[in-house]
Amino acid sequence: MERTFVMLKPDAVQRGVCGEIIARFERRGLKIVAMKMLWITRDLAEKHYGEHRGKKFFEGLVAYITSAPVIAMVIEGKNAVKLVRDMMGKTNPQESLPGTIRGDYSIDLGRNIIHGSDSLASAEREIGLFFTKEEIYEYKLVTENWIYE
Ligand code: IDP
Ligand code: MG
Repeated sequence: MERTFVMLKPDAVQRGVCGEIIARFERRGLKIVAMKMLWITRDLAEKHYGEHRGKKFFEGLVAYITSAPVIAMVIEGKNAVKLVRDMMGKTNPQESLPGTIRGDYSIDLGRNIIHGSDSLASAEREIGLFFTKEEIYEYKLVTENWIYE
């Protein structure tokens, strides 16, 4: 089953909406196979957002993501990468539709509350940056046969 990396950014933690956002993934039928709170270091932030190095928003992005703790997760499910991205909405909350996480919880591009991997390759890379193999659990949900045919 496909895995994706999801991070509730510092604004989600500070605003006390992590539980609500996690509940959306649970309600969808997705399985959380790893989760932890951590305070991202500058080194990890630069690795995670390496593709954006050199862009004009990079310094602000690193400052934002290292400003307070985050909640990191690995989420598993059929087509999990795309499913989570669709649930998140557009990168810029101004363009995110109501009903999406960014569309329901955020307003500004630089405070868009959640990260989700944009491809299978990114997911594998990001999961490896944040979690060891031992921190990711393989287990069966008792509801699985009611979620998948
Ligand atoms: P994504 O998070 O939807 O994958 P990316 O383009 O990968 O979007 O950008 C990573 C993050 O960088 C965004 O979620 C957002 O927090 C921030 N970001 C992207 N573009 C801008 C910008 O123009 N100004 C400020 N922050 C930005
Ligand atoms: Mg991205």
